[in-house]
Amino acid sequence: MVDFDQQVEGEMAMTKVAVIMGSTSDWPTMQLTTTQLDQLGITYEKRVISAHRMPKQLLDFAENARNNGLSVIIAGAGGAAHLPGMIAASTTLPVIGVPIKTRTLSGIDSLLSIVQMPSGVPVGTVAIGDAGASNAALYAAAILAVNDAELAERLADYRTAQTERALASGEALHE
Ligand code: RP5
Repeated sequence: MVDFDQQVEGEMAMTKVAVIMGSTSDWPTMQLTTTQLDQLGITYEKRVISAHRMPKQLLDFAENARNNGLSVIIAGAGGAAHLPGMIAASTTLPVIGVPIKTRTLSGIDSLLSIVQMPSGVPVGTVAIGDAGASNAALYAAAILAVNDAELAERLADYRTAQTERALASGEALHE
């Protein structure tokens, strides 16, 4: 059983990223976000907050996010995915939206709900599903790395390792 209100490592003041999802059913996807954050040594808190089922909790979280020491919020939701947009409407922190792949419309519904924000309230939107979940963590890392030289170095190392893996797999094809 996953403890969704558990903070991972460190004190509250050290936790810069919140990973929010609309339902526990989003966890198999959003787990890729937390795995990537773990790999980069970024502390985070993770919580289920449904925009539709828990609107009061949503506002409470978003309105207090900056004062609680957060710098970036990653929010994953599926279907009529209002969670990232409603969080973005209630804080000026950067919000990254992850469209969850749905059974009915393959996540196109989630993508359009998240990406088509009206002018004035941006949500940085990543790809549907697994790639987006992982990229959300990398994007959050890039934002934090603007003021964190050590994290910038870890991010550069990640890219170098990725390039080396791609080169090696290409070479293997020629053998
Ligand atoms: C959204 O509704 C959640 O983000 C989830 O992707 C979707 C379905 O939620 P469940 O009915 O599985 O709880 O709010």
